Amino acid sequence: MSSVTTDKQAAALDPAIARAIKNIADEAPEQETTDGFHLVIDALKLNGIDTIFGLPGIPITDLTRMAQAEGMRVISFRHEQHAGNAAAAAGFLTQKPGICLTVSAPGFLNGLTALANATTNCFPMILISGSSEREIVDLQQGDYEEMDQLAIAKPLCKAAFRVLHAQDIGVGIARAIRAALSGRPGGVYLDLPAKLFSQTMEAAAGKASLIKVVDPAPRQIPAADAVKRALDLLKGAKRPLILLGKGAAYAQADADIRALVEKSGIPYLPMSMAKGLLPDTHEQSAAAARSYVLQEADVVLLVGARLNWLLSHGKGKTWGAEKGAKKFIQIDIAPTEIDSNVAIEAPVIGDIGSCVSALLAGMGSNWAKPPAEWTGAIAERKDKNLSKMAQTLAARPSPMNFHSALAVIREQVRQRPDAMFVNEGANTLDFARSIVDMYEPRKRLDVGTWGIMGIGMGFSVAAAVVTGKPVIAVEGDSAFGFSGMEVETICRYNLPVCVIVFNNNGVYRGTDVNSSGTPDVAPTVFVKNARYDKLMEAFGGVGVHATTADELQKALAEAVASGRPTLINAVIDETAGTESGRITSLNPATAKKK
Ligand code: FYN
Ligand code: ADP
Repeated sequence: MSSVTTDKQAAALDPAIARAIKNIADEAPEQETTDGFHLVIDALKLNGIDTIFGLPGIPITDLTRMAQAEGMRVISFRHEQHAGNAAAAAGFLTQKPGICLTVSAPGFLNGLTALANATTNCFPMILISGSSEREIVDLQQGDYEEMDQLAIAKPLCKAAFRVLHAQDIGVGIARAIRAALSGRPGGVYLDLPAKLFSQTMEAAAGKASLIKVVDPAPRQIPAADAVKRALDLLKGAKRPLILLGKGAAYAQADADIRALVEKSGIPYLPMSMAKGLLPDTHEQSAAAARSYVLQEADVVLLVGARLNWLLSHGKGKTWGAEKGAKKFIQIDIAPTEIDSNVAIEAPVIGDIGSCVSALLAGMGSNWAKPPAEWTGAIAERKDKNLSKMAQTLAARPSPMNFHSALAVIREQVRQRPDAMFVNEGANTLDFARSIVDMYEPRKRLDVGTWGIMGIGMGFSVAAAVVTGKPVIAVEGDSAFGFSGMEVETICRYNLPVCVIVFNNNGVYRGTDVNSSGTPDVAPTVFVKNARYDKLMEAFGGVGVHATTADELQKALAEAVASGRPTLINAVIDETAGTESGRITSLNPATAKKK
């Protein structure tokens, strides 16, 4: 940006004075200046960040325009939570922090849920919010959208920073990138008060103030004795199991992880977002014998997976506690994760790529595969479950149930293993997780560690923008409602997203009745026979009302082939769902009834 203001002002003055000013200006070398807007953009670009997910408004509207003018991709949403979820998913897929840009107070708060969710999921993202003026906020004098955003964000993310001076923008963005990516990845908040954007400084000094972050996620090599301890434990195991989590997917150490599994011959279980690290059809996958392997394994190697609620905290019936304690090996970059729920005999601290390659190297060339009794027993259970599943999937009931609709989707994903797959809901999520096989790493995005609803359209937009691949989003009708308006965003950017809404008229099911005698419907039901497909049509996309598996199959194949924004309203038997899907035990009332 150059400062031409002296010429402009001169033109409005008396000609003689203007000439005099011009002569002075011509003699002085012209000063190139820059401002806060451009320093933010330049700092992001310098660090290889080329996309912003956000929602324009005061005070960041011009930032979105200028970023676009400077060659960045700016994807504008209808609600900040979905922009934030998109940024988080982009971070997970690319190992670069996804950027979400919001206005102050309400916009910031809307983005905050996504920031907290990203932190919980260990996805790197930066929420950048414009904010009101410090002087007014701190004295609580009632500014436009006044809020102490930094204080509110702090407990909900990995790190939070505020930049007050243009010359500190480079440092602020460098610190945010480093905090998001290094160690355990997570969400970072960056507070940029409105006044900062118009601050100017000399362009060369501005450029010199920016920082290109060197090695933002440094490798962390595990200690040799930790690797040996882990291998000794694994060697002595009679019924070993490898558990792959979404940390393993994030790490992009795909070839080594596959080599570890195959060289060791150890059966493995993928957590939902680790599906596809090895194809779900791999003979060592124990996914279809999940309960059995969790109960029976004697040594479990966790790779980027926490022993949280999704793994019953490593104890109790799920883990066959009555059969004696398990021994755990845990690979994680966060040392404080170790022993969080049960004792970990062999922690291996480091980045997954380095840890897995160290284990591989230590295994040598004559590693003994696990006893055939163990692998044979798993194969037997797996075969039983797989053939039971095959029978269920072959049925074509009318109306469709979860299985018959998912059978169609499973086949489409098999044909297009490169497609991205987004999934949320309760029954829709639980059935899809076991029915739809994944074949490639980082293709499945879902509700994650919190089991959060509302990620659907944000994740879908990110998946399409980042990968350019077709996206298949399988959504419960309730889950879709949280982010449904973003179908306009999908149409506006003409993204190759096919949303399939599993419409069973309600949360879990559509059959609940209000027994109180008041005129309202029950809290868990929606308008019956709603036409979600019309929503997509409203914005120029393709809407399809599918009442049979054949109609669903045809519409999905066309959507994937054409890449046109599509929403298929898949009519599912309204009696088909279970309360809370497969996590009924977490639902106080139903758990008590059981
Ligand atoms: C799995 N299974 C299969 C297959 N894959 N059978 C046949 N073929 C295939 N391909 C079997 C598997 O062995 C299990 O049977 C069963 O299917 C379920 O497998 P799943 O889905 O892997 O396991 P489970 O027990 O549901 O997993 C627990 C969980 C999971 C907590 C990790 O439920 C989960 O990720 N839940 C997230 C829920 C959530 O966030 N919901 C959003 C909020 S909804 P058995 O071995 O016989 O057990 C608000 O209401
Ligand atoms: P899942 O839900 O699939 O079980 P989690 O989110 O619980 O997975 O666990 C992911 C784990 O992976 C976290 O404990 C996180 O610290 C760890 N992690 C993330 N990235 C890396 C990495 N590059 N190297 C090592 N550990 C990682």
